[in-house]
Amino acid sequence: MSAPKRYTITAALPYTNGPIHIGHLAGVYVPADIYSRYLRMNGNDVAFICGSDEHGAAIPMRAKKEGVSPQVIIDKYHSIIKQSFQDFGISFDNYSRTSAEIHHETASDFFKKLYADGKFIEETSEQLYDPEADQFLADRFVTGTCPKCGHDEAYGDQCEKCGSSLNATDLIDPKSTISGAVPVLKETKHWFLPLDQYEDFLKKWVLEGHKKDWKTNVYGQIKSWVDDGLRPRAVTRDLDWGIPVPVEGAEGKVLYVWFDAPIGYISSTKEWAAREGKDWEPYWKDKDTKLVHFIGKDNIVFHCIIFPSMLKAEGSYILPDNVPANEFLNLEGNKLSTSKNWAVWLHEYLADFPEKQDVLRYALTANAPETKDNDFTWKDFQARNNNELVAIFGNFINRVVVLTNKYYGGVVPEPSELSEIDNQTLAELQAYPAVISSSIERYRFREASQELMNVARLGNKYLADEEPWKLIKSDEARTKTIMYVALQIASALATLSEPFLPFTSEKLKNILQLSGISGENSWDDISSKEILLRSGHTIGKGELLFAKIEDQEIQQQLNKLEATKKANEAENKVIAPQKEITTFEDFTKLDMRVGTIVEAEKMPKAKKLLVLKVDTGLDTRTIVSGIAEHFTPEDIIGKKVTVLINLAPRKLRGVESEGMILMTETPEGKLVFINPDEANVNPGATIN
Ligand code: B3M
Ligand code: ZN
Repeated sequence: MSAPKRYTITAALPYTNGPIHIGHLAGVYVPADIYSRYLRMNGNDVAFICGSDEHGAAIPMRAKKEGVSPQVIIDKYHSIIKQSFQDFGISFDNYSRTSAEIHHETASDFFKKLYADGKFIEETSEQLYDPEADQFLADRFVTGTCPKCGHDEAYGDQCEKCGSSLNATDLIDPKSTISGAVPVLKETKHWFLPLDQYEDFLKKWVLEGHKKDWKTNVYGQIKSWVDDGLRPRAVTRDLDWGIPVPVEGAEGKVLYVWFDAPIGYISSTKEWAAREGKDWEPYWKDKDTKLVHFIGKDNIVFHCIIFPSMLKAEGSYILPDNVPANEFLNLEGNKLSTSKNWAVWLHEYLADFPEKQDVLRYALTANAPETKDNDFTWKDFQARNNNELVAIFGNFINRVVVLTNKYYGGVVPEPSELSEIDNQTLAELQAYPAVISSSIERYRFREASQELMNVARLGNKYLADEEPWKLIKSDEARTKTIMYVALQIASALATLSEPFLPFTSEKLKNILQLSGISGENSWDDISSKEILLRSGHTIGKGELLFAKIEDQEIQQQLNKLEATKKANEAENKVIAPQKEITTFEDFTKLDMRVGTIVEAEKMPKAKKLLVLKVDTGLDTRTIVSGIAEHFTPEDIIGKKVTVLINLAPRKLRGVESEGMILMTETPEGKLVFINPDEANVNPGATIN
């Protein structure tokens, strides 16, 4: 494509069945935002489009779980998601939602057009039906074994393990998630997009046309799909949540969520254009528009096969120029999961680390899962902040700003003749915009972020080599030149950091008082030997750009995850089955009493054991109890407990234990006493 006239950049529409987490950010929203900001600040016409995906079976499923209506669910998560994106600085030009009227209309019209043009196959087929719940089962309501990889928790539309897109009837050993029943097949009429008829088109367009410029992970998935042979795909569903199928004889049916959701990009663009007084059509129909979809790898088939086939069938739309899908991000070694709460949630991050948006943006970009799955760890997050943002970027800016204020009252000094080092340093600086652009334009954001950090490294090295703080005593003129050169690097950083660290860039432009200087703030100016900060310009006072993150803040986050893990384990713990029947006679053989713990101390060299003295009403006896990890002696002295007193004595670490204290466990795995606490009972009272 020759230089595009405009860009339409889409980021996957998040499902409103949960908040946004770092996996979404690293995979989709941060790279899309970097790309959009980069293009916008360099003078391009950009529509950066997103919105909430509010249809599909996952929504009523979540609603059922929470005992509310689907509308309550989508309203709740739409507003959490929208707000957290905004607070995080994701610079969407429009954030819409698929429940919006304009979307229902756009998606209906799209369907009607394909229908009228005879692009669908109408077919009565057998679909999975839950005979107990008396309803057809949407794909998401069926689980079973993936026919491709054997994963035993695949959904009816997709296997999340191997990424394969499936038809519910492909699953081995299918089960209804509503009732647990084995689904039966029942006849129902649906409309299908005959993907097999688009094979040639897809081969030519993607497999031949984009072999070189699309990411290999994306290309590979498409190729294996097409090589497998495409089959007609139903674009309607038997479900009561979604956009009604707008033709006769389709009562009780809605558009398949993956039919309507990508059209959401178009409706969101329309909404934006109407608000801005623009025409939406060129953004989707002019061949000089570059359309780019940012998505995660589980969405590849929908964006590279199904949606393009829909656009092709419609006939008047352009196709994506690229779909730079990312791999997955894991968290501390485990797969991110909304249902298991294994995530760093964006809105919680923003509450725990206010003003640290850029730190997360940077950590996620520097470690982005661009070519393979990657792991997010809090230790790495801390290291990225302390060792790079603080120690390199922040440190360089701080030195430049502090010294300029100290030596020259904040006024950019007049340089004398530049030395070879100065010229070399400036030449290196001037080369960076092209280097970073090239990485960004090839969707290598990770690499781009490292090149940005290299600009700060260049500045630090220059200062360390030239040592203006020493020279100021002996050579004022040379010091001025050094500071002048360093200030040029600082101002280049203010500009080059904008796509990656927008909050920092803003602060830095403020410190350097760059905002009033028009035309001196573009990437071109940095590379074209233009002087960015002229002598005589006055900069502002310093302000801390980044602050060190302490171990204890990281530990708090790790503790939070640890608690999640425990809670999940507890949830998964099987309830012990009932033991064999016992007789009343056998039960009465157990002599259980109320007792009071009168003394307690740790058993030396045993992590788990406490040695207790318990007043049983009959005597005060020694009982060794394995509760030392849950209680300190002070916690329990004076507590009333339930004691089994006629248990045969046994020696534990040389101490004879004459009974057993009865305990149970909370879901988090904490031991608690079975205690007759509140009751006014005395030691010795029998329990039966
Ligand atoms: N709602 C997001 C997901 O699969 C899905 C994207 C739609 S993009 C049109 O998590
Ligand atoms: Zn699979």
